[in-house]
Amino acid sequence: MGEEPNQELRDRLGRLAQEGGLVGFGVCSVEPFGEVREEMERRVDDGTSGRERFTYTDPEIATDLGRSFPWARSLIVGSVTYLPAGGDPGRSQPNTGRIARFATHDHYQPLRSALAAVANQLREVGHQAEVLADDNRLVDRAAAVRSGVAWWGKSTMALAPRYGPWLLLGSVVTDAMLPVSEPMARGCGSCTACIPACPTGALDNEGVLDATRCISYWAQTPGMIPLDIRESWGDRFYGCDDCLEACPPGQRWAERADAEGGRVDLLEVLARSDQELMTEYEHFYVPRRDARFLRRNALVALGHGGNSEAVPVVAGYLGSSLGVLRAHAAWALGRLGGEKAASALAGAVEAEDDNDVRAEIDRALARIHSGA
Ligand code: B12
Ligand code: SF4
Ligand code: SF4
Repeated sequence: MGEEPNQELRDRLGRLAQEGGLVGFGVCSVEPFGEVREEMERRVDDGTSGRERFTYTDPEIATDLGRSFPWARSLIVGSVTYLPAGGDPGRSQPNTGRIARFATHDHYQPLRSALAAVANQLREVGHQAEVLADDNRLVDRAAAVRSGVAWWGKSTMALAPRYGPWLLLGSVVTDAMLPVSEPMARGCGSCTACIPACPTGALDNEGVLDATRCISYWAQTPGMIPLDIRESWGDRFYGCDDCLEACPPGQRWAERADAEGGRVDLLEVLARSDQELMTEYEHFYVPRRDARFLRRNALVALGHGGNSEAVPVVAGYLGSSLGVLRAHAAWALGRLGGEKAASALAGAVEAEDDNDVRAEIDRALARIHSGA
C-alpha cells in the first residue's frame, strides 16, 4: 500500500503560510504539466513567446518537476497580494512615468520569506523542500491553477476572489506526501473586459498572450521597441497594468492601494548614473543589468508625457554613444515637437552614421514638419 497523505503536516504548513502573510495556499500533485508544455512549444514555434527566456529556455524542464527534483511528491503553492502596498500611480503629470504596481518595491520578498518558513518546517521534520518563485523550473500560474489557489483568467493572469489578478505566486516542492486541494470553482464567466483594455491588442479571446505585442514584455526586452508599440506606450517606465486594472474581480481591492508610489520623475531618471539607476531599481528585471534599457523606456515615456522642459534632456541623448538611445531620443523628439526639437534633430542628422538611427531622425523631422 502507498503512503497516506499527511493531513496534520498539511494543516501545520497552512497555518505557517497564513502567519507568514500568504493569502492563498494549496497543494497539488507533481505530475508533468503536459498541456502547458505543448502550449509553450506552440508559442515558441509561432513566435508569440518572442525572445522570452525564463521558463521558455526549456519548456520541458519548466513543466516537469521530476526533471529537476527526482524526489518530488507534492507541490505546495502560495500567493501574496502586493496591494495595497503596491501604490497608486494616480493621474499622469508632465515628465513622470509609471511603474507597474508589482514592481514599486521588491514585493517578492514577503512571498519568498513566507515560503521559506514552510520549506524550513518541512526540513525540520526530515523532508526535502525547495522554494520556487519566478524560477525557470516551474510555470507558476499553472501550479496555482492546479492547486486551487487561482483560476486562469482571459488576461492569462491567475485570479483569486477578492484580490483578482493582484497576486504574486510561488511554490515549495517537497518529498512529503500531502493531501491535494480542489481546483477553484470559479472562472471569468462571460466577462471579457481585459481584452479591449489592452492598448496593443496583445490578448486574444482564448486566454493567450502574444508577448511580442505586450508592453510589459518590451519594457524588459533589449533592443529597439517596435514603432507601433512605442505609439501605444503611454507614460510607462516599467511594466504594464492595463489588463489588471480593467479586471472587475480585483477592482475593489485596487481601490485600497496607497496614494503614494508608482510614479517617477523621468528627467531625474535620465540624469542619474548607470550605477545609481541599477541600485535604485535592483528588483527590476533589466536585460544584462544594463541601465540603457531603463533610459530607453524613459525616453519613450517622455515622448508621450513630456513637456518643453524635457526637450533639452531628450535632445542630449542624440549625442549618446549608444544607437538604441539615439534612435529612441529621436522618436521622442518627433512626438514632443516644436522648434527646439526640430533644430536638435536637424543638427544630429548630419553627424549620424547609423542608417537605422538616421531613418528615425528623418521620420521624427517629417512628423514635426507635418504638424502631426
Ligand atoms: C514569461 C513571463 C512573462 C511574459 C509573458 C507572460 C505570458 N502571459 O505568457 C511577460 C514579460 C509578457 C510577462 C508579463 C507580466 N507578468 Co510575468 N511571468 C513570466 C514567467 C517568468 C513565465 C510565464 C510562463 O512560462 N508562461 C507560459 C504560459 C504558457 O503559461 P501561463 O500563461 O504563465 O500560465 C497559464 C497557462 O499555462 C494556462 N494553461 C494551462 N493549460 C493550458 C492549455 C492551453 C491550450 C492554453 C492556451 C493555456 C493553458 O494556465 C496557466 C494559468 O493561467 C512567470 C514566472 C514563472 N516562472 O512562471 C511570470 C508571471 C506569470 N508574471 C507575473 C506578473 C505579475 C506579470 C505582469 C502582471 C507584470 C506587469 N504588471 O507588467 C505582466 C502581465 C502580463 C499578462 N497579461 O500576462 C506573475 C503573474 C501572477 C498572476 N497572478 O498571474 C508571474 C506568475 C510571476 C510570479 N511568480 O508571480 N510575464
Ligand atoms: S500587460 Fe499591458 S500590453 Fe501586456 S497584455 Fe496586459 S494590457 Fe496588454
Ligand atoms: S477582465 Fe474579466 S475576462 Fe479578463 S481576466 Fe478579469 S475576469 Fe477574466
